[in-house]
Amino acid sequence: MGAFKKPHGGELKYLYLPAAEAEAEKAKAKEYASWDLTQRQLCDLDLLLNGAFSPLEGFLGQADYDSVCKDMRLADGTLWPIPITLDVSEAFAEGLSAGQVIALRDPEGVLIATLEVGDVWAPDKAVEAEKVFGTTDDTHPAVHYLNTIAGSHYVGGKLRGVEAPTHYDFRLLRDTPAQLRERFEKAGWRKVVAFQTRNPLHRAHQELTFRAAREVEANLLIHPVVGMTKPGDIDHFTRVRCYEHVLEQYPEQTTALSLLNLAMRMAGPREALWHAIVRKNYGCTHFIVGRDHAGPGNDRNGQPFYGPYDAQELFREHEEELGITMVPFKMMVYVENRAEYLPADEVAEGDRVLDISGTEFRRRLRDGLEIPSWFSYPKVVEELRRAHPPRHQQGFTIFFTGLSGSGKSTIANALMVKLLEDGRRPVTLLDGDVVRKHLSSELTFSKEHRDLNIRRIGYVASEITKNRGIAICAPIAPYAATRRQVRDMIEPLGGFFEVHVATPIEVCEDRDRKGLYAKARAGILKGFTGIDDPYEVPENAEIVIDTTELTPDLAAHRILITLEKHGFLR
Ligand code: PPS
Repeated sequence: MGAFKKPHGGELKYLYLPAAEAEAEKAKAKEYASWDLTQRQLCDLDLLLNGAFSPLEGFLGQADYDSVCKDMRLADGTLWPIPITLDVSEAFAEGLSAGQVIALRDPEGVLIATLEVGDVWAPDKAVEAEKVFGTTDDTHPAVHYLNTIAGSHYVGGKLRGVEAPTHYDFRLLRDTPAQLRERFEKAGWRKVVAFQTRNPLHRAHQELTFRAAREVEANLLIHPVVGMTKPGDIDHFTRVRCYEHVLEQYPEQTTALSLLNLAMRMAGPREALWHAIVRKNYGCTHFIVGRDHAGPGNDRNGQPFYGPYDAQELFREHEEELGITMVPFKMMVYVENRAEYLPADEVAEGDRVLDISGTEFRRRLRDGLEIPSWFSYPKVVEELRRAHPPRHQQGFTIFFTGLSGSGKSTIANALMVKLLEDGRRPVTLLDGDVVRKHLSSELTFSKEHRDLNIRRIGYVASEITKNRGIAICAPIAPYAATRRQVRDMIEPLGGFFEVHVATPIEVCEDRDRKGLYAKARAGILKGFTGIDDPYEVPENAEIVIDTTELTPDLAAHRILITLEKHGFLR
């Protein structure tokens, strides 16, 4: 008799301490140096501790990190495609030494785990970007994250789990790998095909996943990512409500839904392997890989970062070692004359194929246009419409940037008055000077403080935008990366328009309303933007205005026209 091959994955590294030891660790941790985890780190830690990232037992040390970046393998040769690192600030790293234990806390200060410090090092981020993501172009979300959000140092070390991160939402849909394996065992599911997604599901996805499962005679796990996805994606609350509606479309007892608290990197082919390893840990035997799996979109020249089937190819090369079988995704299209979905390669000549692209779907949602029932389920569309009202009901931010004296405040004021006259949304003006008085009075004009100032403005504007109001911001905001952070914060919540007030410095200096340029030239005022402090000219501003040529009234009018053109006013 052949050896019995046990389904549902290999050994799991469950890193939580038993209850009594966890209590003791909690008491000791009061003395430890503490690191407040970022959202991404909290996701990584969650999956490290619950075994989803088995065989990892902690954040990578330097030898593993180098080897993962270079060869997609841990130092011992085990296949592992994505570096899972704990990034910290230089100041925090400086205080650490090998063997020391540190406390890892969530944003509320709850102790999640302790880490025994192994290596502390400053990674070469350009090398990491090139090796792992195949590019140093920071239009790639993970490269952007690495360069501008992640700390400068990494800390590797083994973890001891104390308390699982709390999730208040959709609790019944969250499972650890052990729980999901047990569910499969209990249900008698010997083969399970997992479907990874970060988007709402429509009919084509339902058809595709159902067919995939039928083809390999497996049950189906819808396993959407609810940790961090691509900036700009539909929020997970809305998506999960949609998934629950779609679940009703499968025959009973064939399909399960479970949420995965993963922080995606959008690393295409490498990410596909990572996703597969995680799904194997969750007890799945098969994994669906489609076109452009975990694709980050296009680079700054409009070219895709990865080929559409690179992920499938890389998977195929490592399929045996991965120990989970790929089910390649077949494009499903709707054939109108047959009133059914078919794989694109089964469409006959003369068939009428209907399609709505992702972009077209978003446009219809945005403009409140009809979405046909062959495309999606009415309940799904209803959820999406509720969460994403048409643009004329969404909030937006107008973010002015430009030199002192360029005319930002004057145009911002004119614009505010015109929007108040329109009267359909509340308006808040966050002018540079006013913010510095009320919100940032303790800040200087150092780079750190300017960035902090802009992030504060961005935060307030994002809240206003989320709640469907209008925020007009008018700081200098001299640094491109910080402006980009603000954009990323706001764009998923509503409109974001960067207005570069590009009045030449000679004109600003000539005006010198506050006499600051004179003081700066005389060396009395140090670090003045444009004189002895940098201003990084925006490359992608939605609107560029030079007030030498345009009155504030006309400038404000131009902005209103742009808003109208994009559907935010009507
Ligand atoms: S920043 O860089 O975005 O945080 O600057 P901001 O908050 O917009 O503040 C700019 C206003 O502060 C005055 N001021 C200076 N500006 C630039 N550099 C230095 N060193 C400086 N010191 C004071 C100046 O009046 C700016 O106002 P505006 O409205 O831009 O003229």
